[in-house]
Amino acid sequence: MKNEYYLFINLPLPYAYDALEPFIDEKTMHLHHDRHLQTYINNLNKIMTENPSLQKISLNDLLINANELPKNLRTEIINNAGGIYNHRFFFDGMSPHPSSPTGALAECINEQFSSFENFKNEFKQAALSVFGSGYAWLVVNNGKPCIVTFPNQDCPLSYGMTPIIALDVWEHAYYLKYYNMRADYIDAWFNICNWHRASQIFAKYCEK
Ligand code: MN3
Repeated sequence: MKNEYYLFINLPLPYAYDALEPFIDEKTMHLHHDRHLQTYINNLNKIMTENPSLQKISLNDLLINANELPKNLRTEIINNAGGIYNHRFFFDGMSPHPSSPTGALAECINEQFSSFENFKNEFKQAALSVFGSGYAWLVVNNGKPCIVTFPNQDCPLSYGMTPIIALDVWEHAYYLKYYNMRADYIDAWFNICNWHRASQIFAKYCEK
């Protein structure tokens, strides 16, 4: 990942703002990337400017070792570092080019969830079950792929998990186009989920 250290910047999307149409609209992508993500970046930069001893810690390490952060700053850092990591992971995890899991990831999904279709059903149910704001994730936990959800900007890295796929189900991710119909947004998102990248991340994890 680029820009792992302070000073954090808002990296451009790996595709055009309108590239995910009709599944995710251009206006939502502008607001989501340019305003929501930017706010987390501004907030974390401010905290780190005021606390220079934190500046040598990478974004990932802030989240992996969240328990070691100063108590008075911990929640604020988890929220904002998580907001940056999770959004980058979510945006990078989409693509206008259709794809499916390949290689080891495809095998493990079939083994763990019986079939890719069944995985998608379970993932959708998990994403629907997030009460309020949060994300559904496909992660590797203890060597196995599994579906988890976390509220707000909590990050799987803080729980020793390796993220493979992220789905942002905060209302700002879909409300302009889908209103309160989260299920429709989830169905649409499956069309643009970047399984090519997910398969690469999983393959890299398996090499370790
Ligand atoms: Mn979001």
